[in-house]
Amino acid sequence: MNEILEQPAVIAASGKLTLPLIESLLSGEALIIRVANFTRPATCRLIASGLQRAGYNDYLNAPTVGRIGMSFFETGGKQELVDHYFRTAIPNIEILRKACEPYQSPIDVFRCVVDEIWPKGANLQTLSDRKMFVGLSRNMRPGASLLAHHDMLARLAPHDREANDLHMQMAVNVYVDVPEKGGELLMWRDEISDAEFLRRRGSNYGMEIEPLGAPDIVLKPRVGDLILFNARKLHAVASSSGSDRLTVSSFLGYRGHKQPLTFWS
Ligand SMILES: O=C(O)CCC(=O)C(=O)O
Ligand SMILES: [Fe+2]
Repeated sequence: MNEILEQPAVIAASGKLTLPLIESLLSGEALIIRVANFTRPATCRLIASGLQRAGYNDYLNAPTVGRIGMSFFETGGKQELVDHYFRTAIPNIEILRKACEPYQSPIDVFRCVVDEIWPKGANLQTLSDRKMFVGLSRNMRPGASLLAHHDMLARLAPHDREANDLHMQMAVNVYVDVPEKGGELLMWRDEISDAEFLRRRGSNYGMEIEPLGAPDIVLKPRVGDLILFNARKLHAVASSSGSDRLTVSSFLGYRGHKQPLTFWS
């Protein structure tokens, strides 16, 4: 049973991702979908220690954010980094899978579930026949915030058809460890053009949170949550204190109901 929370446009469900939930995001009825207990919290704790043991390195272009794997965003579209990204894509999927052992990687499970519920199925995104990486794990350490941004594949691969025919890019995160204080997902309802975003962020990877005013949605994730949202909306992560905030993530691409959904990081 779905239950509408006090905050409009957040739809919460328990345990199970369903087709109607994805549809509510695609129609704009929901801005955020939260599936509680997608991964059991006890399992998350063990996966969290596996991820910490595997070890986090900082983003190339967001030095306060730790990650395992490489996001396509880090390439900034530069050929050398794009080549590195594709060379390491499948090995990085394997590193994440191994870090979760003996448990299943929550993003592997997510990929299966989406393939099972979406009529046209779902698969790993390719660009010019090269398979993309998926399953990036982020570590927001105490005191670090993720600046406000929107995510847009086309900016990074302007000449690739598969990056330019998306109707919607959704962001997907499973929350493996969540600090007691802070670490909320913040979202603003209004969209800005990518040109305006690039102008306002300047040389930074995102925009400062404070000057944007109060977010329209403030959502504190719980361990085990699967949260999906429209990544075209400006979003950010509030800083936290105490412990690390660990997620495993994917983007989910939609190109109409007659096309498969696609995954990448
Ligand atoms: O960690 C989060 O809650 C959201 C991170 C983010 O910006 C994304 O998944 O696109
Ligand atoms: Fe994002």
